[in-house]
Amino acid sequence: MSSRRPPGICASEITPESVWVARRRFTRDGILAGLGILAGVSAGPATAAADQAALPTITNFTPSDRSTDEPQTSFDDASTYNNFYEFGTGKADPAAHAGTLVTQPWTVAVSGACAVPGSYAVDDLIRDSQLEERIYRLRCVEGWSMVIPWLGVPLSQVIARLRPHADAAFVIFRTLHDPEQMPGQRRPILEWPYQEGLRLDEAMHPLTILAIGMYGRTLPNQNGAPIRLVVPWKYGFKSIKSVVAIEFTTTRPRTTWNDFAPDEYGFYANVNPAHDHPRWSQARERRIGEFFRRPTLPFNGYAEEVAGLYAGQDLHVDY
Ligand SMILES: Nc1nc2c(c(=O)[nH]1)N[C@H]1C(S)=C(S)[C@@H](COP(=O)(O)O)O[C@H]1N2
Ligand SMILES: [Mo]
Repeated sequence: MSSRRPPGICASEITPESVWVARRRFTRDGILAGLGILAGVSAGPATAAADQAALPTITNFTPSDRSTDEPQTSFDDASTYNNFYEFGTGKADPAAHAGTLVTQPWTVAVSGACAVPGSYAVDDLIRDSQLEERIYRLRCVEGWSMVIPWLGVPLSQVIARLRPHADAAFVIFRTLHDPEQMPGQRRPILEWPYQEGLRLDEAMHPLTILAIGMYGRTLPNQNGAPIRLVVPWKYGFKSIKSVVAIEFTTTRPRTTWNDFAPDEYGFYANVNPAHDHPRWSQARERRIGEFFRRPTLPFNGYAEEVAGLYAGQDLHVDY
């Protein structure tokens, strides 16, 4: 795949994954209106300029020493070059189309193996948790990366208040399913709603956060407003956006990309330069805004903190 990729140098580079996804659907489900699906990945309208100043600021957060001091990706790049298939498969689609998402009021349904299931407003869900700025690398499985200053709370603190049962071993997250607000869901590109999951020890790891903002302000819709997961040592697709449901389970849940192509997208999806995607190498990445590609680091550079979670696992099996 990398040999077929044009030598793009910037955020506007062609994105093989999204085009390929549509093709795959086209061949796999030939019964679907193929032209309609392919139309869904053609160039969309020009990206609306992201208006950072229009977003409410977030105050009373603490800077976290769990941040990288690498240069940050610009807000413009981070808010206009996105993956959010609910608004289209093109990188510019989410910024252009996510304005239809209504993020207030917003509730998160908590269910499954925990002591206090229920419907929580975002404020209630994160109540009493420490709001922090975490400047994290985000590495997309497609081969690009960014550095984003998130504002969020440790997921561990939220989970602690929900008190999972002793036999809860996994936690599931689901995105809103509403084709009226999320026009990309009118096509069966993925199985909606988007669903992700973590092993409970991964969810409880101090690096894992629920983000409600970035760059000092609330999240733009295209970045997963009003609340999204951020797991910095895993490929970006694990960091599910616009979460409406959290469920505790005893068994490993299905996850969207793993369902779609299990040989390509594992449940774990830990960033691993030694484990190639079947169609391209994962050894290098392009930091958005930079010219030269750089080596990808094991666990996206967070190995010291998280490698212990996978002691005894073969990371080529549990990719
Ligand atoms: N609901 C939902 N969450 C999602 C996605 C998506 O399509 N739908 N894309 C994922 C992928 S592939 C990546 S790389 C990150 C991108 O996050 P960002 O746009 O905020 O940088 O979001 C992830 N979360
Ligand atoms: Mo991604």
